[in-house]
Amino acid sequence: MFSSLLGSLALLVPLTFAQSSANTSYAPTDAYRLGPSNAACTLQTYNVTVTSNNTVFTNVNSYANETYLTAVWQTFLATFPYGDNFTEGYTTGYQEVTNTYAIAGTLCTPLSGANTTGVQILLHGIGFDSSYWDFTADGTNTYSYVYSAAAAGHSTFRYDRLGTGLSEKPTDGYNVVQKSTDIAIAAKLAEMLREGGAIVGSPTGGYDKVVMVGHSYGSLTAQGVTVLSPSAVDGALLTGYSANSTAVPLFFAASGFASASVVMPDRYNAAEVSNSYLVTVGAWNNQLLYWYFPYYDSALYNYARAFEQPATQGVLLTLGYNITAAPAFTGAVSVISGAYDFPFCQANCYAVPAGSNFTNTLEGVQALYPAASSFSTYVVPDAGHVWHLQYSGPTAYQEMIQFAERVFAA
Ligand SMILES: *[C@@H]1O[C@H](CO)[C@@H](O)[C@H](O)[C@H]1NC(C)=O
Ligand SMILES: *[C@@H]1O[C@H](CO)[C@@H](O)[C@H](O)[C@H]1NC(C)=O
Ligand SMILES: *[C@@H]1O[C@H](CO)[C@@H](O)[C@H](O)[C@H]1NC(C)=O
Ligand SMILES: *[C@@H]1O[C@H](CO)[C@@H](O)[C@H](O)[C@H]1NC(C)=O
Ligand SMILES: *[C@@H]1O[C@H](CO)[C@@H](O)[C@H](O)[C@H]1NC(C)=O
Ligand SMILES: *[C@@H]1O[C@H](CO)[C@@H](O)[C@H](O)[C@H]1NC(C)=O
Ligand SMILES: *[C@@H]1O[C@H](CO)[C@@H](O)[C@H](O)[C@H]1NC(C)=O
Ligand SMILES: *[C@@H]1O[C@H](CO)[C@@H](O)[C@H](O)[C@H]1NC(C)=O
Ligand SMILES: CC(=O)N[C@H]1CO[C@H](CO)[C@@H](O)[C@@H]1O
Repeated sequence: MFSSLLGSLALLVPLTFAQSSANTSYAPTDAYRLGPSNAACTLQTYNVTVTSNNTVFTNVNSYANETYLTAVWQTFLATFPYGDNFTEGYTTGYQEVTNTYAIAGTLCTPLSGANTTGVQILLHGIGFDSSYWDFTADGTNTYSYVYSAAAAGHSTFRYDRLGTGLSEKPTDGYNVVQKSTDIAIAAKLAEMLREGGAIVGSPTGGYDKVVMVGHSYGSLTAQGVTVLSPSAVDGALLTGYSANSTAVPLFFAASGFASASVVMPDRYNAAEVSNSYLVTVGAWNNQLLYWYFPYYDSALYNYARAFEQPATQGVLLTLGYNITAAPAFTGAVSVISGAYDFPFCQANCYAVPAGSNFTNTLEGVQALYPAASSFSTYVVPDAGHVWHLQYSGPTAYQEMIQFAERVFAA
Protein backbone atom coordinates (compact mmCIF):
# COMPACT_ATOMS: atom_id res chain seq x y z
CA MET A 1 0.00 0.00 0.00
CA PHE A 2 1.19 3.47 -0.89
CA SER A 3 -0.12 4.87 2.39
CA SER A 4 2.09 2.57 4.44
CA LEU A 5 5.11 4.12 2.78
CA LEU A 6 4.07 7.49 4.12
CA GLY A 7 4.58 6.55 7.72
CA SER A 8 7.69 8.50 8.51
CA LEU A 9 8.64 11.33 10.81
CA ALA A 10 7.13 14.78 10.74
CA LEU A 11 8.94 17.23 12.96
CA LEU A 12 8.10 20.72 14.04
CA VAL A 13 10.04 23.69 12.83
CA PRO A 14 9.41 27.03 14.54
CA LEU A 15 8.64 29.68 11.97
CA THR A 16 11.07 32.57 11.82
CA PHE A 17 9.14 35.68 10.89
CA ALA A 18 12.28 37.74 10.34
CA GLN A 19 13.28 35.53 7.42
CA SER A 20 9.90 35.49 5.76
CA SER A 21 9.47 39.25 5.98
CA ALA A 22 12.52 39.63 3.74
CA ASN A 23 10.61 37.90 0.99
CA THR A 24 8.25 40.11 -0.91
CA SER A 25 6.90 37.08 -2.77
CA TYR A 26 4.77 36.33 0.26
CA ALA A 27 2.15 38.94 1.04
CA PRO A 28 3.28 40.47 4.34
CA THR A 29 -0.26 40.88 5.64
CA ASP A 30 -0.80 37.17 5.20
CA ALA A 31 2.48 36.25 6.83
CA TYR A 32 1.42 38.02 9.99
CA ARG A 33 -2.27 37.23 9.92
CA LEU A 34 -2.79 34.27 12.21
CA GLY A 35 -6.39 33.81 11.27
CA PRO A 36 -9.69 35.55 11.91
CA SER A 37 -10.78 36.98 15.26
CA ASN A 38 -13.21 34.12 15.96
CA ALA A 39 -10.50 31.44 15.92
CA ALA A 40 -7.31 30.49 17.75
CA CYS A 41 -4.74 29.83 15.04
CA THR A 42 -1.26 28.36 15.03
CA LEU A 43 1.09 28.80 12.09
CA GLN A 44 3.90 26.25 12.04
CA THR A 45 6.33 24.84 9.54
CA TYR A 46 6.28 21.03 9.53
CA ASN A 47 9.03 18.80 8.18
CA VAL A 48 6.96 16.33 6.18
CA THR A 49 8.72 13.20 4.92
CA VAL A 50 7.00 11.39 2.07
CA THR A 51 7.67 8.85 -0.64
CA SER A 52 5.95 9.41 -3.96
CA ASN A 53 5.90 7.77 -7.36
CA ASN A 54 7.14 10.62 -9.48
CA THR A 55 7.19 11.09 -13.20
CA VAL A 56 10.83 11.19 -14.33
CA PHE A 57 11.44 14.10 -16.69
CA THR A 58 14.22 14.34 -19.21
CA ASN A 59 15.30 17.17 -21.51
CA VAL A 60 14.11 19.74 -19.00
CA ASN A 61 16.14 22.10 -16.87
CA SER A 62 14.93 24.11 -13.89
CA TYR A 63 17.01 27.02 -15.21
CA ALA A 64 15.95 26.79 -18.85
CA ASN A 65 15.08 30.08 -20.56
CA GLU A 66 11.60 31.20 -21.64
CA THR A 67 12.19 30.04 -25.21
CA TYR A 68 12.86 26.52 -24.05
CA LEU A 69 9.99 26.50 -21.51
CA THR A 70 7.64 27.62 -24.27
CA ALA A 71 8.89 24.89 -26.61
CA VAL A 72 8.02 22.37 -23.89
CA TRP A 73 4.48 23.82 -23.72
CA GLN A 74 4.21 23.60 -27.49
CA THR A 75 5.07 19.92 -27.55
CA PHE A 76 2.81 19.23 -24.59
CA LEU A 77 -0.19 20.98 -26.13
CA ALA A 78 0.46 19.50 -29.57
CA THR A 79 0.04 16.03 -28.13
CA PHE A 80 -2.51 16.70 -25.37
CA PRO A 81 -3.55 14.67 -23.52
CA TYR A 82 -0.05 13.34 -23.04
CA GLY A 83 0.53 12.04 -26.55
CA ASP A 84 3.47 9.92 -27.56
CA ASN A 85 5.74 12.75 -28.60
CA PHE A 86 5.58 14.49 -25.26
CA THR A 87 6.04 11.28 -23.33
CA GLU A 88 8.89 10.15 -25.53
CA GLY A 89 10.65 13.47 -25.60
CA TYR A 90 10.28 14.62 -22.01
CA THR A 91 9.51 11.74 -19.67
CA THR A 92 11.09 8.34 -19.09
CA GLY A 93 8.73 6.63 -16.65
CA TYR A 94 8.24 6.69 -12.89
CA GLN A 95 10.55 6.55 -9.92
CA GLU A 96 9.98 6.55 -6.16
CA VAL A 97 11.27 9.73 -4.56
CA THR A 98 11.65 10.15 -0.79
CA ASN A 99 12.23 13.62 0.60
CA THR A 100 11.47 15.80 3.58
CA TYR A 101 9.67 19.05 2.76
CA ALA A 102 9.16 22.10 4.98
CA ILE A 103 5.44 22.83 4.76
CA ALA A 104 3.84 25.84 6.46
CA GLY A 105 0.35 25.19 7.80
CA THR A 106 -2.15 27.03 9.99
CA LEU A 107 -4.58 25.25 12.28
CA CYS A 108 -7.53 27.36 13.39
CA THR A 109 -9.95 26.22 16.09
CA PRO A 110 -13.12 28.12 17.03
CA LEU A 111 -12.73 30.44 20.01
CA SER A 112 -16.23 29.90 21.30
CA GLY A 113 -19.43 28.01 20.72
CA ALA A 114 -19.59 24.63 19.06
CA ASN A 115 -16.34 22.79 18.46
CA THR A 116 -16.40 19.89 16.01
CA THR A 117 -14.37 16.75 16.64
CA GLY A 118 -13.61 16.65 12.94
CA VAL A 119 -11.38 18.93 10.91
CA GLN A 120 -11.27 20.28 7.39
CA ILE A 121 -7.89 20.27 5.62
CA LEU A 122 -7.86 22.97 2.93
CA LEU A 123 -5.82 22.60 -0.30
CA HIS A 124 -5.57 25.77 -2.37
CA GLY A 125 -5.15 25.95 -6.14
CA ILE A 126 -2.63 27.33 -8.63
CA GLY A 127 -1.89 31.04 -8.40
CA PHE A 128 -2.46 31.20 -4.65
CA ASP A 129 -1.09 30.06 -1.32
CA SER A 130 -3.20 29.03 1.65
CA SER A 131 -4.30 32.62 2.26
CA TYR A 132 -6.89 31.77 -0.42
CA TRP A 133 -8.97 30.29 2.40
CA ASP A 134 -8.64 33.32 4.66
CA PHE A 135 -8.83 36.05 2.06
CA THR A 136 -9.12 39.50 3.59
CA ALA A 137 -7.97 41.84 0.82
CA ASP A 138 -11.19 43.87 1.30
CA GLY A 139 -10.39 44.33 4.99
CA THR A 140 -13.27 42.12 6.16
CA ASN A 141 -13.91 38.45 6.92
CA THR A 142 -16.53 38.21 4.17
CA TYR A 143 -14.31 36.06 1.92
CA SER A 144 -12.60 34.10 4.68
CA TYR A 145 -13.76 30.50 4.57
CA VAL A 146 -11.68 29.93 7.72
CA TYR A 147 -13.85 32.55 9.46
CA SER A 148 -17.14 31.06 8.22
CA ALA A 149 -16.04 27.57 9.23
CA ALA A 150 -14.97 28.75 12.70
CA ALA A 151 -18.30 30.57 13.09
CA ALA A 152 -19.98 27.21 12.47
CA GLY A 153 -17.74 25.53 15.07
CA HIS A 154 -15.33 23.91 12.60
CA SER A 155 -11.57 23.63 12.89
CA THR A 156 -9.58 24.09 9.69
CA PHE A 157 -6.01 23.34 8.67
CA ARG A 158 -4.74 25.23 5.63
CA TYR A 159 -1.23 24.85 4.28
CA ASP A 160 0.91 26.41 1.59
CA ARG A 161 1.49 23.93 -1.21
CA LEU A 162 5.12 22.94 -1.79
CA GLY A 163 6.69 25.81 -3.75
CA THR A 164 4.29 28.52 -2.52
CA GLY A 165 3.89 30.93 0.37
CA LEU A 166 6.02 30.11 3.39
CA SER A 167 6.62 26.50 2.36
CA GLU A 168 9.86 25.24 0.88
CA LYS A 169 10.56 26.02 -2.78
CA PRO A 170 12.76 23.18 -4.06
CA THR A 171 14.90 24.08 -7.06
CA ASP A 172 13.83 21.08 -9.11
CA GLY A 173 10.44 22.08 -10.46
CA TYR A 174 10.10 18.87 -12.49
CA ASN A 175 11.17 15.67 -10.78
CA VAL A 176 10.51 16.96 -7.25
CA VAL A 177 7.74 19.57 -7.32
CA GLN A 178 4.99 17.73 -9.17
CA LYS A 179 1.56 16.24 -8.57
CA SER A 180 2.63 12.90 -7.07
CA THR A 181 4.65 14.72 -4.42
CA ASP A 182 1.70 16.99 -3.63
CA ILE A 183 -0.66 14.02 -3.27
CA ALA A 184 1.73 12.33 -0.84
CA ILE A 185 2.14 15.51 1.23
CA ALA A 186 -1.64 16.02 1.40
CA ALA A 187 -2.21 12.42 2.49
CA LYS A 188 0.53 12.68 5.09
CA LEU A 189 -0.87 15.89 6.60
CA ALA A 190 -4.36 14.36 6.71
CA GLU A 191 -2.92 11.40 8.61
CA MET A 192 -1.10 13.78 10.98
CA LEU A 193 -4.41 15.52 11.76
CA ARG A 194 -5.95 12.18 12.64
CA GLU A 195 -3.03 11.31 14.90
CA GLY A 196 -2.80 13.01 18.25
CA GLY A 197 -0.15 15.64 18.81
CA ALA A 198 1.29 15.81 15.31
CA ILE A 199 -0.26 19.17 14.39
CA VAL A 200 0.21 21.99 16.90
CA GLY A 201 -3.10 22.94 18.49
CA SER A 202 -4.94 19.75 17.55
CA PRO A 203 -6.67 17.63 20.21
CA THR A 204 -4.51 15.17 22.15
CA GLY A 205 -6.20 12.22 20.53
CA GLY A 206 -6.31 13.77 17.07
CA TYR A 207 -9.44 14.46 15.03
CA ASP A 208 -11.97 11.67 14.56
CA LYS A 209 -12.97 12.79 11.05
CA VAL A 210 -11.00 14.49 8.31
CA VAL A 211 -12.66 16.22 5.37
CA MET A 212 -10.28 17.16 2.58
CA VAL A 213 -11.38 20.33 0.79
CA GLY A 214 -9.66 21.22 -2.45
CA HIS A 215 -9.87 24.07 -4.86
CA SER A 216 -8.77 23.50 -8.47
CA TYR A 217 -5.33 21.84 -8.41
CA GLY A 218 -6.02 21.26 -4.71
CA SER A 219 -9.04 19.21 -5.80
CA LEU A 220 -6.97 17.29 -8.36
CA THR A 221 -4.60 16.55 -5.48
CA ALA A 222 -7.43 15.57 -3.13
CA GLN A 223 -8.85 13.27 -5.81
CA GLY A 224 -5.41 11.64 -6.02
CA VAL A 225 -5.46 11.14 -2.24
CA THR A 226 -8.78 9.28 -2.50
CA VAL A 227 -7.17 6.99 -5.11
CA LEU A 228 -3.79 6.37 -3.50
CA SER A 229 -4.55 6.75 0.24
CA PRO A 230 -8.32 6.18 0.44
CA SER A 231 -8.37 5.77 4.23
CA ALA A 232 -6.63 9.10 4.87
CA VAL A 233 -9.85 11.13 4.62
CA ASP A 234 -13.55 10.60 5.40
CA GLY A 235 -14.89 13.09 2.90
CA ALA A 236 -13.66 14.79 -0.26
CA LEU A 237 -15.06 18.21 -1.10
CA LEU A 238 -13.80 19.03 -4.57
CA THR A 239 -14.35 22.69 -5.45
CA GLY A 240 -13.38 24.51 -8.65
CA TYR A 241 -13.30 21.08 -10.24
CA SER A 242 -14.86 18.63 -12.70
CA ALA A 243 -13.74 15.50 -14.51
CA ASN A 244 -14.08 17.24 -17.88
CA SER A 245 -10.72 18.05 -19.48
CA THR A 246 -12.10 19.73 -22.61
CA ALA A 247 -10.85 23.19 -21.65
CA VAL A 248 -7.47 22.14 -20.27
CA PRO A 249 -5.50 22.95 -23.45
CA LEU A 250 -7.26 26.33 -23.57
CA PHE A 251 -6.31 26.88 -19.95
CA PHE A 252 -2.63 26.39 -20.74
CA ALA A 253 -2.72 28.41 -23.93
CA ALA A 254 -4.60 31.32 -22.34
CA SER A 255 -2.38 31.42 -19.24
CA GLY A 256 0.87 32.25 -20.98
CA PHE A 257 2.60 30.59 -18.02
CA ALA A 258 6.16 31.96 -17.80
CA SER A 259 8.90 32.19 -15.17
CA ALA A 260 7.82 34.10 -12.05
CA SER A 261 11.22 35.81 -11.85
CA VAL A 262 10.79 37.10 -15.41
CA VAL A 263 7.12 38.14 -15.19
CA MET A 264 7.38 39.58 -11.66
CA PRO A 265 11.06 40.48 -11.14
CA ASP A 266 10.23 42.78 -8.24
CA ARG A 267 8.71 39.89 -6.29
CA TYR A 268 10.68 36.84 -7.39
CA ASN A 269 14.32 36.29 -8.14
CA ALA A 270 16.13 33.26 -9.50
CA ALA A 271 17.84 32.72 -6.13
CA GLU A 272 14.48 32.12 -4.48
CA VAL A 273 12.66 30.26 -7.24
CA SER A 274 14.17 28.55 -10.28
CA ASN A 275 12.89 29.36 -13.77
CA SER A 276 10.58 26.35 -13.55
CA TYR A 277 8.33 28.33 -11.16
CA LEU A 278 5.68 29.97 -13.34
CA VAL A 279 2.93 32.56 -13.08
CA THR A 280 0.38 33.77 -15.63
CA VAL A 281 2.04 36.22 -17.98
CA GLY A 282 -0.41 39.11 -17.46
CA ALA A 283 -3.12 40.32 -15.14
CA TRP A 284 -5.77 39.79 -17.82
CA ASN A 285 -4.66 36.21 -18.39
CA ASN A 286 -5.25 35.67 -14.68
CA GLN A 287 -8.73 37.20 -15.03
CA LEU A 288 -9.53 35.06 -18.07
CA LEU A 289 -8.67 31.83 -16.30
CA TYR A 290 -10.03 32.49 -12.86
CA TRP A 291 -12.56 35.34 -12.54
CA TYR A 292 -16.05 35.94 -13.92
CA PHE A 293 -16.65 39.63 -14.53
CA PRO A 294 -18.32 41.69 -13.13
CA TYR A 295 -19.32 39.60 -10.12
CA TYR A 296 -16.37 40.38 -7.88
CA ASP A 297 -14.75 43.17 -5.92
CA SER A 298 -11.80 44.40 -7.98
CA ALA A 299 -9.83 44.89 -4.74
CA LEU A 300 -9.76 41.11 -4.33
CA TYR A 301 -8.74 40.53 -7.92
CA ASN A 302 -6.00 43.18 -7.73
CA TYR A 303 -4.64 41.64 -4.55
CA ALA A 304 -4.74 38.12 -5.98
CA ARG A 305 -2.75 39.27 -9.00
CA ALA A 306 -0.34 41.38 -6.96
CA PHE A 307 0.52 38.37 -4.79
CA GLU A 308 0.09 35.63 -7.37
CA GLN A 309 1.95 32.50 -6.32
CA PRO A 310 3.85 30.28 -8.74
CA ALA A 311 3.31 26.69 -9.87
CA THR A 312 6.16 24.69 -11.34
CA GLN A 313 6.13 23.46 -14.90
CA GLY A 314 6.37 19.95 -13.40
CA VAL A 315 3.13 20.49 -11.46
CA LEU A 316 1.42 21.85 -14.55
CA LEU A 317 2.65 19.04 -16.81
CA THR A 318 1.54 16.34 -14.35
CA LEU A 319 -1.77 17.74 -13.19
CA GLY A 320 -3.68 15.38 -15.43
CA TYR A 321 -1.67 12.32 -14.51
CA ASN A 322 -3.20 9.50 -12.50
CA ILE A 323 -6.77 10.74 -12.59
CA THR A 324 -8.35 7.36 -12.12
CA ALA A 325 -11.38 6.02 -10.32
CA ALA A 326 -11.18 5.61 -6.55
CA PRO A 327 -12.99 2.28 -6.07
CA ALA A 328 -11.62 1.92 -2.54
CA PHE A 329 -12.87 5.29 -1.37
CA THR A 330 -16.03 4.80 0.69
CA GLY A 331 -16.37 8.32 2.11
CA ALA A 332 -18.63 11.13 0.96
CA VAL A 333 -17.89 13.20 -2.15
CA SER A 334 -19.23 16.56 -3.21
CA VAL A 335 -18.26 18.83 -6.11
CA ILE A 336 -18.90 22.59 -5.97
CA SER A 337 -17.83 24.84 -8.86
CA GLY A 338 -18.68 28.25 -10.26
CA ALA A 339 -21.22 28.20 -13.10
CA TYR A 340 -18.73 29.96 -15.41
CA ASP A 341 -15.61 28.01 -14.40
CA PHE A 342 -13.19 28.34 -17.31
CA PRO A 343 -10.56 25.59 -16.81
CA PHE A 344 -12.96 22.86 -15.72
CA CYS A 345 -16.15 23.74 -17.65
CA GLN A 346 -14.97 25.96 -20.51
CA ALA A 347 -17.06 28.70 -18.89
CA ASN A 348 -20.32 26.72 -18.78
CA CYS A 349 -20.84 24.14 -16.06
CA TYR A 350 -24.29 23.35 -17.47
CA ALA A 351 -22.87 21.98 -20.73
CA VAL A 352 -23.52 18.23 -20.84
CA PRO A 353 -23.21 15.68 -23.63
CA ALA A 354 -26.29 15.18 -25.79
CA GLY A 355 -28.45 12.39 -24.43
CA SER A 356 -26.77 12.24 -21.04
CA ASN A 357 -28.83 12.32 -17.85
CA PHE A 358 -26.47 14.86 -16.26
CA THR A 359 -27.87 18.20 -15.25
CA ASN A 360 -24.42 19.76 -14.99
CA THR A 361 -20.79 19.03 -15.91
CA LEU A 362 -19.82 18.30 -12.30
CA GLU A 363 -21.99 15.18 -12.19
CA GLY A 364 -19.45 13.43 -14.41
CA VAL A 365 -17.20 13.14 -11.35
CA GLN A 366 -19.50 10.47 -9.88
CA ALA A 367 -18.02 7.90 -12.29
CA LEU A 368 -14.74 8.14 -10.35
CA TYR A 369 -16.47 7.18 -7.08
CA PRO A 370 -18.34 3.87 -7.43
CA ALA A 371 -18.15 3.15 -3.68
CA ALA A 372 -18.70 6.62 -2.23
CA SER A 373 -21.20 6.81 0.64
CA SER A 374 -22.81 9.83 -1.01
CA PHE A 375 -22.27 12.09 -4.00
CA SER A 376 -23.62 15.57 -4.64
CA THR A 377 -22.91 18.60 -6.78
CA TYR A 378 -23.64 22.29 -6.46
CA VAL A 379 -23.17 24.97 -9.10
CA VAL A 380 -22.41 28.42 -7.67
CA PRO A 381 -24.29 31.09 -9.65
CA ASP A 382 -22.59 34.15 -11.18
CA ALA A 383 -19.08 32.90 -10.43
CA GLY A 384 -15.99 31.70 -12.24
CA HIS A 385 -13.16 29.42 -11.19
CA VAL A 386 -12.23 31.26 -7.97
CA TRP A 387 -15.87 31.32 -6.87
CA HIS A 388 -14.91 31.49 -3.18
CA LEU A 389 -13.71 35.04 -3.84
CA GLN A 390 -16.69 36.17 -5.94
CA TYR A 391 -19.85 37.85 -4.61
CA SER A 392 -21.83 34.60 -4.51
CA GLY A 393 -19.03 32.72 -2.73
CA PRO A 394 -19.86 33.41 0.94
CA THR A 395 -23.42 32.08 0.53
CA ALA A 396 -22.05 28.91 -1.02
CA TYR A 397 -19.62 28.49 1.90
CA GLN A 398 -22.67 27.19 3.77
CA GLU A 399 -22.91 24.30 1.27
CA MET A 400 -19.33 23.40 2.16
CA ILE A 401 -19.98 23.60 5.89
CA GLN A 402 -23.12 21.45 5.57
CA PHE A 403 -21.16 18.82 3.65
CA ALA A 404 -18.49 18.73 6.38
CA GLU A 405 -21.18 18.43 9.05
CA ARG A 406 -22.74 15.46 7.28
CA VAL A 407 -19.32 13.76 7.23
CA PHE A 408 -18.62 14.61 10.87
CA ALA A 409 -22.03 13.23 11.88
CA ALA A 410 -21.73 9.99 9.88
C1 LIG B 1 13.62 20.46 9.51
O1 LIG B 1 14.39 20.31 8.35
C2 LIG B 1 15.37 21.30 8.19
C3 LIG B 1 16.03 21.09 6.84
O2 LIG B 1 16.54 19.80 6.74
C4 LIG B 1 16.37 21.22 9.33
O3 LIG B 1 17.33 22.25 9.20
C5 LIG B 1 15.62 21.39 10.64
O4 LIG B 1 16.51 21.20 11.71
C6 LIG B 1 14.49 20.41 10.76
N1 LIG B 1 13.71 20.72 11.92
C7 LIG B 1 13.56 19.85 12.91
C8 LIG B 1 12.72 20.31 14.04
O5 LIG B 1 14.06 18.75 12.89
C1 LIG C 1 5.03 3.20 -8.29
O1 LIG C 1 4.55 2.68 -9.52
C2 LIG C 1 4.99 1.35 -9.75
C3 LIG C 1 4.56 0.98 -11.14
O2 LIG C 1 3.21 1.30 -11.36
C4 LIG C 1 4.44 0.44 -8.68
O3 LIG C 1 4.90 -0.88 -8.86
C5 LIG C 1 4.88 0.96 -7.31
O4 LIG C 1 4.27 0.21 -6.28
C6 LIG C 1 4.51 2.39 -7.13
N1 LIG C 1 5.06 2.90 -5.89
C7 LIG C 1 4.37 3.68 -5.08
C8 LIG C 1 5.11 4.23 -3.89
O5 LIG C 1 3.21 3.99 -5.28
C1 LIG D 1 0.46 6.83 -12.50
O1 LIG D 1 0.07 6.13 -13.64
C2 LIG D 1 1.10 5.38 -14.21
C3 LIG D 1 0.61 4.83 -15.53
O2 LIG D 1 -0.60 4.17 -15.36
C4 LIG D 1 1.55 4.29 -13.22
O3 LIG D 1 2.60 3.53 -13.77
C5 LIG D 1 2.02 4.98 -11.96
O4 LIG D 1 2.34 4.03 -10.99
C6 LIG D 1 0.95 5.90 -11.42
N1 LIG D 1 1.49 6.67 -10.35
C7 LIG D 1 0.97 6.63 -9.18
C8 LIG D 1 1.61 7.52 -8.16
O5 LIG D 1 0.03 5.93 -8.93
C1 LIG E 1 17.47 29.50 -24.78
O1 LIG E 1 17.87 28.17 -24.53
C2 LIG E 1 18.00 27.41 -25.71
C3 LIG E 1 18.25 25.97 -25.29
O2 LIG E 1 19.30 25.89 -24.39
C4 LIG E 1 19.11 27.99 -26.56
O3 LIG E 1 19.23 27.25 -27.77
C5 LIG E 1 18.76 29.44 -26.89
O4 LIG E 1 19.82 30.03 -27.57
C6 LIG E 1 18.48 30.23 -25.64
N1 LIG E 1 17.95 31.53 -26.00
C7 LIG E 1 18.37 32.64 -25.44
C8 LIG E 1 17.73 33.90 -25.91
O5 LIG E 1 19.22 32.63 -24.58
C1 LIG F 1 5.46 12.96 -33.43
O1 LIG F 1 6.44 13.64 -34.19
C2 LIG F 1 6.64 13.08 -35.47
C3 LIG F 1 7.83 13.79 -36.12
O2 LIG F 1 7.71 15.17 -35.96
C4 LIG F 1 5.36 13.23 -36.28
O3 LIG F 1 5.52 12.64 -37.55
C5 LIG F 1 4.25 12.50 -35.53
O4 LIG F 1 3.02 12.72 -36.19
C6 LIG F 1 4.12 13.03 -34.10
N1 LIG F 1 3.17 12.22 -33.36
C7 LIG F 1 2.22 12.75 -32.61
C8 LIG F 1 1.33 11.81 -31.88
O5 LIG F 1 2.05 13.95 -32.51
C1 LIG G 1 -11.84 23.35 20.48
O1 LIG G 1 -10.97 22.23 20.46
C2 LIG G 1 -9.60 22.57 20.46
C3 LIG G 1 -8.80 21.30 20.27
O2 LIG G 1 -9.14 20.37 21.22
C4 LIG G 1 -9.26 23.29 21.74
O3 LIG G 1 -7.90 23.67 21.72
C5 LIG G 1 -10.13 24.53 21.86
O4 LIG G 1 -9.90 25.19 23.10
C6 LIG G 1 -11.60 24.18 21.74
N1 LIG G 1 -12.38 25.39 21.67
C7 LIG G 1 -13.53 25.54 22.33
C8 LIG G 1 -14.24 26.83 22.11
O5 LIG G 1 -13.98 24.69 23.07
C1 LIG H 1 -17.27 18.57 -21.30
O1 LIG H 1 -17.24 19.96 -21.54
C2 LIG H 1 -17.55 20.33 -22.85
C3 LIG H 1 -17.34 21.83 -22.99
O2 LIG H 1 -18.13 22.52 -22.06
C4 LIG H 1 -18.96 19.90 -23.17
O3 LIG H 1 -19.25 20.21 -24.52
C5 LIG H 1 -19.10 18.39 -22.97
O4 LIG H 1 -20.43 18.01 -23.16
C6 LIG H 1 -18.66 18.02 -21.57
N1 LIG H 1 -18.63 16.57 -21.44
C7 LIG H 1 -19.03 15.97 -20.33
C8 LIG H 1 -18.94 14.47 -20.34
O5 LIG H 1 -19.47 16.57 -19.37
C1 LIG I 1 -27.29 8.83 -14.66
O1 LIG I 1 -27.45 7.48 -14.98
C2 LIG I 1 -26.49 6.62 -14.37
C3 LIG I 1 -26.66 5.23 -14.94
O2 LIG I 1 -28.02 4.87 -14.93
C4 LIG I 1 -26.67 6.67 -12.86
O3 LIG I 1 -25.71 5.85 -12.23
C5 LIG I 1 -26.48 8.10 -12.40
O4 LIG I 1 -26.71 8.21 -11.01
C6 LIG I 1 -27.41 9.05 -13.15
N1 LIG I 1 -27.05 10.41 -12.80
C7 LIG I 1 -27.95 11.34 -12.54
C8 LIG I 1 -27.43 12.69 -12.23
O5 LIG I 1 -29.14 11.11 -12.55
C1 LIG J 1 12.73 38.45 -3.26
C2 LIG J 1 13.55 37.98 -2.12
O1 LIG J 1 13.95 38.75 -1.28
N1 LIG J 1 13.79 36.68 -2.08
C3 LIG J 1 14.58 36.06 -1.04
C4 LIG J 1 13.70 35.15 -0.20
O2 LIG J 1 14.43 34.41 0.72
C5 LIG J 1 15.42 33.57 0.16
C6 LIG J 1 16.03 32.75 1.26
O3 LIG J 1 16.31 33.54 2.38
C7 LIG J 1 16.44 34.45 -0.58
O4 LIG J 1 17.42 33.64 -1.19
C8 LIG J 1 15.72 35.26 -1.63
O5 LIG J 1 16.63 36.12 -2.26
